Formats: sequence, structure tokens, C-alpha cells
Amino acid sequence: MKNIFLISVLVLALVSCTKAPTPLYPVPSDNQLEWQQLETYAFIHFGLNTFNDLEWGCGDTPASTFNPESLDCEQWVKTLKNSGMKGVILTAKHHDGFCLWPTKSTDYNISNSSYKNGKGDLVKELSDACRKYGLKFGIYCSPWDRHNAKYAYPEYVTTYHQQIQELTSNYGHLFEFWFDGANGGNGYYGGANETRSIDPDNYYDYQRAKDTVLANNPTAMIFGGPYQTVRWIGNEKGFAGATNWCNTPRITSQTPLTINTFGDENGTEWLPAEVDVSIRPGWFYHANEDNQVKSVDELCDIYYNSVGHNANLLLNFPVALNGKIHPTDSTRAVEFYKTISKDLSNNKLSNAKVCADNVRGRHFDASKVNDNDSETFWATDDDYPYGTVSFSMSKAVVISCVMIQEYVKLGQRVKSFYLEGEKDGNWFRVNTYDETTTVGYKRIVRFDPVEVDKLVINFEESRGPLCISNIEAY
Ligand code: FUL
Repeated sequence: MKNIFLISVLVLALVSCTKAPTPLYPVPSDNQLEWQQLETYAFIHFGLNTFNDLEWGCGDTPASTFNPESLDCEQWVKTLKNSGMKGVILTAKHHDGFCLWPTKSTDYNISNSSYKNGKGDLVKELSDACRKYGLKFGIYCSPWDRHNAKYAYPEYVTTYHQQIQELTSNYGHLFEFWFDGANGGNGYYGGANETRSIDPDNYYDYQRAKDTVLANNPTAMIFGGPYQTVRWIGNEKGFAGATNWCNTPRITSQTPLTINTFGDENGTEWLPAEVDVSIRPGWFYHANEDNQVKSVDELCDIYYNSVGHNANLLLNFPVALNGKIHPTDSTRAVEFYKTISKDLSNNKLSNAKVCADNVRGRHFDASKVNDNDSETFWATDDDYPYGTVSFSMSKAVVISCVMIQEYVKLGQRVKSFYLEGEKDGNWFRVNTYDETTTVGYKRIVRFDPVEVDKLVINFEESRGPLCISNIEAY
């Protein structure tokens, strides 16, 4: 009797001490993970281009062209909050070289416009509004400068670094700094009106730029350039690949765009993807696009193809000539957020009974996928790089989407999965709208509504033992 007791205690102790799977590299930094959890945030494109009705101004119109009548950063921020955006990135300087803050680096800036009689500072106004309403703030400062006479010469690099220094040290914490990839070409260049080209990987001294950003904002993510910590998705249409690894090789200007879109299972860097897309065809405001604001359905599709494909969504709002987000854009964006929130509000699996064909001991049992705790996860044994988890409902439910999250602190693992349902004893495969390959931080798959008593997720292939932290269905 005593022996049986001792053996039971020993077995229990062994079971409960089972170790978590070892990490499968690469893994995210804490800052990258925190950034991935933002999921949706906004871009604001506003500047001289707005007043010139251009996407890529040459930098040849005077600073006084910038003249918004009733600019209101709080209107932007309130609209963005109501659209579910967790932060905003402002084009402090676009390719035309015009600076929205009173920089000491060039005269081509807001203090030489009539806005607030030359006393305005848009970077300050927006960062203050963000702080007031609890949004994160980030900055886009174009490396390419079509106004500057010294662009393509060493002098401009000094100017550009001065701008980065000002922007990263005077406006509070930045969550992301954007180095745009468009570089060189024709421009005004102080009146030279010519074409200039540079080598983007070497000309700008990105190492120093990164050091400045991080010295002033240690937790900021860097977009673009050779020291990026988040990657461009490779298109501006609003989608990430259904297969989307955070793993990639080191990305340079030579890397094929397919790597941006799909990642690479064998990549040694953790570079989570960002999907940038505008709510209108253009990045800047053009009155003739007032009728081309994306529909709520289009915005929802973009959400499922970005956030639902293991990427963050950076949704652009082109601020209009009067200095406000146009009412059509704000109505659509708010409606989009309401729709997504409603569609994903009633998790049909929250009370389901869960079991799995393999578990790595009590700490990692199947119930961890619906315990509402992102720090717990279901894990399989080391020699079990696959597995099946099933949910039994107390009464039949109709679902049309499943959300799955891996515990990515230990690396991205799942390579393919499929869904099956059971109703009244009949089993059927659930035909999802897109292929079911990778999962990562978050994967949402959609399908035509099905009624199920049971839902089974078969993880067919994985880079190692499974680590699944969350599964929901709507
Ligand atoms: C591109 C730029 O050339 C566009 O004007 C816009 O700013 C977009 C977000 O990035 O590379």
C-alpha cells in the first residue's frame, strides 16, 4: 500500500515536472512580441503632397503651399481609436523633403508655412494627442529627399541623421520608426532638376541611424533598411501570404519579395511582417478619390488576410486638405472595427470540452488552448511533431471561422493543419477559404458556416513538438 502511494507520488511529481519543449530558433525578442500583439495601427500620410494633389512631390513647391485651415490631430486620434487602431505612424517627412516639424536641419519645414504663423509643429501636436488618448506613436522619415540640393552627396546624410536625432529625441516614446524603401530617381534637388541614384544599403549609414533610434527609444521597432526588426510584406495591397513564417533570412534590398510575403521556414532571423495598405487608392488625399474609399467588406478582408495571416496591419488614412480625416474614411473605418469586433465576439469554444491525442504532461494539457491565458499552452512530446485536438460542444454550434495561436516565445512551428467537423455522427472536412499551412502568433481561417457537435484540428506537420496557446471559433 505504502509502496503504491510512493510510486503514485513519484509518477505525479514526474508528470508535473515535465519540461516545456526547448525553443526552436529563431524566437521573438520581448519587444517584437509586444509589437505583434498590437495587431492593428494606423498610418497618416499628410504634407505638401496633400496640397499639391500628388503622391510623390518633387520638392519644388514653396513651404507656404502647406496651409491646412482647420487641422485637428485630436480628430484623427479619436477616429483612429474608434477604428480599433492601437497606434499611429506619421509621415514626418515624405520624399518631397518637406518637414512637418520645425527642424533645424533645413528651411523646408512647417515653420516657413503660414500654419499657426510658422509656430506649428505637427509631430508635437500628434504625439501629444496620442499621449492624451492612449495611442502609441511612431514616425516615418523618408530617406529619399527630392528637395535637398545635397541628396546623393555626403552632406545630405548628415542632414538626414540630424532629422532622425531630432525626431527620436523630442517627441516622447516611439513604438516604430519607418525607413521607406523608395530611393533615388529624379527630383528638384535644390533646382538641379536631375536624376540621382544611390546605393540604399550603404549610402545612408543605417547602422548609425539604427543606433540613434534605439539609443533614444530602446523598445522601438525598425521598419526597412538593413537593420530592420519588422519586415515589409512585399506588397501594398493589404495581404500577407497564407503561409507566413516570422522566420526569414537577413533581408537586404536584394532579397526576393516572395521572402517578404511568405517568410522562410529555414530563416534564422525573427522578422514579423507588417502589411501596409491605404484606405483609398493613394497614400495622400486626392478629392477625386472620395468615391474610392474601401468598403467595409474590403477592409474586413484585409484584416483577415493580414492579422489573420500572422502579420500586423498598418492601415493608412490620407488626411484631407482641411487637416481632418474625411468623414467617408472615418465612417468606413469605424464600421469595419465594429464588424470585426462583432464577428469575433462570441467564442463558441470557450466552454467546449477539449482533449488531445498527445500531451506533454499536466502543465501542457489540451485545456490550455481555451483557458484564456496566453502564457499557458498545449504541448506534445518531443517525438510527436503533430497532433490532434478536439472540442466537444454541449450543444451544436454554427461556426464560420477558427482562430489559432502558437506560443511563439518558443518559436514558430506549425507547417500544416486541417479542420474536421462532426454533426450527428457524420464527419466532414471543413473547406477553408485559403490554404491551412502556417499558424504563428495568430492565424484566422474562414469558411462557409458549418454546424458542428465536435470540431477537430489536425496539426499534420510541425518543426517540432506543438506549442498551441489559444484556439477560438466564431
Ligand atoms: C512607399 C512610398 O513611396 C509611398 O509614397 C508611401 O509612403 C508608402 C507607404 O511607401 O514606399
